[in-house]
Amino acid sequence: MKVYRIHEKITKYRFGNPFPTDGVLVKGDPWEKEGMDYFQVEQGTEIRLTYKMDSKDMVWGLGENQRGMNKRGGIYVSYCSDDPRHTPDKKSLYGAHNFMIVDGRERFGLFIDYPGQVAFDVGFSHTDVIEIIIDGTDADIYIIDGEGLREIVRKFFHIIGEGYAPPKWAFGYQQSRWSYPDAKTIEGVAEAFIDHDIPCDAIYLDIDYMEGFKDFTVSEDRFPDFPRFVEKMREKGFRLVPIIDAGVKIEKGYGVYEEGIQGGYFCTDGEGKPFVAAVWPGKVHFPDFLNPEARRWFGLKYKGLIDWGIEGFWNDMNEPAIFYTERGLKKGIELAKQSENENLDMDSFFALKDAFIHMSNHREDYQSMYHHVDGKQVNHHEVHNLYGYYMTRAAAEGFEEIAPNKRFLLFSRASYIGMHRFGGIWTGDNHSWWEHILLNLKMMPSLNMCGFLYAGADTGGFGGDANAQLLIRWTQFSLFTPLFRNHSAIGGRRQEPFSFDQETTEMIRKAIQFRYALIPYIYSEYMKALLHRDMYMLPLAFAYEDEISRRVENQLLVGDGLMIAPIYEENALGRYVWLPEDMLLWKVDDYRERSYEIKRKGHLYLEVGLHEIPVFIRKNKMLIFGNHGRNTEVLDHRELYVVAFIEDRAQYVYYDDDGLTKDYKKEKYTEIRISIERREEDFEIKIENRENRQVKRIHFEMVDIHGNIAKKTVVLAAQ
Ligand code: MIG
Repeated sequence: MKVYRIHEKITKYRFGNPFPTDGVLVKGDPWEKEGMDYFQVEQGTEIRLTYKMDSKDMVWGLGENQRGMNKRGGIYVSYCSDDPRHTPDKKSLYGAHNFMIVDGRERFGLFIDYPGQVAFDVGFSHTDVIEIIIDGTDADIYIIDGEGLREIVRKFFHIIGEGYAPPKWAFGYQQSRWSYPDAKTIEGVAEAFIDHDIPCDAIYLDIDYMEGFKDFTVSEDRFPDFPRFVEKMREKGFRLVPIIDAGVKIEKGYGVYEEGIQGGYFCTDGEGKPFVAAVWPGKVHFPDFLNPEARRWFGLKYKGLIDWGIEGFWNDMNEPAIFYTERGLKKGIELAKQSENENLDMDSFFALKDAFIHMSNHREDYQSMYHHVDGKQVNHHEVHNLYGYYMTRAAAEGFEEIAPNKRFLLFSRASYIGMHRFGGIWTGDNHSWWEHILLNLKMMPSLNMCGFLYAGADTGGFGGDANAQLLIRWTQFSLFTPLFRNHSAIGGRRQEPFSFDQETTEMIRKAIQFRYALIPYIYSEYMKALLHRDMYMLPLAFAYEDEISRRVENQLLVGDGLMIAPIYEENALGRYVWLPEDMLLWKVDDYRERSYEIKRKGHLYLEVGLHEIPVFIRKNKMLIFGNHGRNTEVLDHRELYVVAFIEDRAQYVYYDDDGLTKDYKKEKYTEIRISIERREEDFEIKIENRENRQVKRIHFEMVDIHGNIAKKTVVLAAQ
């Protein structure tokens, strides 16, 4: 083991000769140090770390996973998996996010930089032991010391690098379904949004837009004159976001396939021939995204669609998902043949059944696939968790070359720590289950801790059938998540906002309009979090240290000023809320009609009608918002509104930028610093205004701790 000092409070322990993942950007200096802090280490054919917990210790992080924000009590296995049923017993989903914080007697962060399988047993086998098993002998382990939870996360963000900024339109509402298969259907969806007066920025193209599921093709039958269609949709105010799958169809004459073969850009099997698997297009090869040349080649393939006017993509099936391979199929068929006319004992029967049930995403297949990096052959299984990350990196690096200063929407299904620099994630194939609203809520801060700020779930649920109420409640939560997209599976019930009765449409319209009104706040908080290496959605424990707040699993902090307490139970017309301090409650129905109530510190039973969205403004904080529009481009921010809840003083920095370019990196952005101070009879407002060309006037509504309200309008100095 070699030890490196990365930073005053960050230590790297290097075992063997790890595969470079580019998860962490800082190398650090060799350091003389005996042994590893906190953990007991055992090394054999694997690396085993153990930590003894106190009875009250909590564990945060691990990104995209089941169970609570506090991970204690479960086993989590990092091995990117295409699993369309997210039941509570599942140990692996699509991401591999090996960062956690132990919080109790001692407080520290841990990141295991190992691209193969890592298992975290967090007090499952032994209630007071964390046992981590790294499935190999070469890994970098980072330990981050710090006082506060948020401070530890920030330190971690400093070593994994600045996150990805999507264009501002990606903060609008987005509508998807598997599939809107042709131009006519998409136009119909767009018209319905316009007719129902529901704001929307993007409509998604799922796999059926392609010709035979071939990446970077568009079906001419279903989309005659695609570029013109993209343009026409833009004129109506909608962007189209096509899916790209990892597997490249094997088909003579298909350019991407031919180039991939010629360039040697595909992963191989043990004999050096391109590895073959079957996914949607039938037989495919997988691009070797770990090989820089292959990565560049694939990344530049996005140019075709970009030249046709596309500005956003979602990368799917990049665990990579495998439906079957010849190996698995053969095994199954042989077993079936052997079983024919046999009087099967139960072991043989189940072996036969399992051969088919477990044919997809099989370890043996991953173990027989290879990458080629720096002249070396690398077994896929050992670097499995990098595949989706590197596919998304390929796209992002391609965009950088194609249009260096433009921001694209990009998110991925599979991911690894570090991918947040290139794109966001969506949480894959959830279901129209109430439990999955709560899972979505719990996952958001865990994803944030791992760098993934641009994230969201399929609102309304992907699999299964949503009812009206579920969609309403889910939308009322999702409107706070940066990626706000309704998506559903083929064969399931339609769940666009207007797919139910009129009252439902009305409630969802109001929720989406509220989202658009909140964009000044959401965008400002998102971008500040990126630039300051901070989180956007947080557990209460990250701001309040009391024992109750530390255990709250069904409320969240959103940005600097808000706490939310969504409804996630069917037929509920209220819920219990924990208030760690006095807060100002705004039950939002139509956001243009405002009324506030002060809620005192303590437990509260809150009534929440189906049409209501409870928003709590924290003490000495403010919420800034504007008016909605039919999409982000027409938002008019000349007039903004601030609601503030002030005991003595509050400060807020409103951030804005062009939302389209990377100029914000050159400090080209608006910053309006607002401070409000409670004076004897009055509130005093101060505004510092930098590079602001849009906001002309801010209307303030200020409530003090006794419920006194004052309203004022401030005209901003011309810039
Ligand atoms: O095997 O493209 O998670 O969002 O709609 C399913 C079809 C493949 C899985 C994605 C889902 C998408 C679907 N895809």
